[in-house]
Amino acid sequence: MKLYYSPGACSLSPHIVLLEAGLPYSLEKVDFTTKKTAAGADYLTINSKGAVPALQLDDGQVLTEGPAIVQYLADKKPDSGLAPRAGTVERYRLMEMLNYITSEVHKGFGPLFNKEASAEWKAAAKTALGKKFDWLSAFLQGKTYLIGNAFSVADAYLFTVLNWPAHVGLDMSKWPVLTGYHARIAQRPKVQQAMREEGLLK
Ligand SMILES: N[C@@H](CCC(=O)N[C@@H](CS)C(=O)NCC(=O)O)C(=O)O
Repeated sequence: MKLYYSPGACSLSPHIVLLEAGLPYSLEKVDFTTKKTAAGADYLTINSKGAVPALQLDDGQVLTEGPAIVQYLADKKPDSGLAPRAGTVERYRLMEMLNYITSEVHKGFGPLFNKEASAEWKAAAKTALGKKFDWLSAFLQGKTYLIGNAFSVADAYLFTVLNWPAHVGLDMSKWPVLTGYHARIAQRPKVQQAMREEGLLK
């Protein structure tokens, strides 16, 4: 399998999952500006949506959308515990959380990364994200992980998006539960390996 990624983008989540699952993979970097891959291919011919992550399967198919990719990977290694078994209520709890992270948190950062967004729009985005962080903080209070008692693909995703406040001037001191959670997940050897492979850590 090959993961198309951009350093530190949401593609870090499936990258972490590949490592946590112990699956073999290769990486290819995508330049957002030129939409070219490191090998010089037109990325739009690989993923016509133009976004990362995209996962090229061994049969050549390309799977997109982070929440779908991480569940595909977890299901390749069911004993890894990275996702509850399909069909269980716990699995729907995982999907519920992945959907919240993708639609409410991940996409909430959009204006903060948008060079054309006005200061007012960015301020409103920070206020809206703060409400999501309030909810996540209350949810994670007294917990180590998002789902059950084990690291799951949802933790890989939330960790990835919680890397972003530092890049957009979003002060997280109001949410010590989230900063503590982020620091704990950052200690995981596979998380550190993924970050090293993306050039985010030495
Ligand atoms: N719905 C997609 C969104 C992916 C997404 O937002 N990717 C961003 C990086 S975090 C991206 O590729 N942005 C560059 C672009 O769209 O040109 C998913 O969940 O996988």
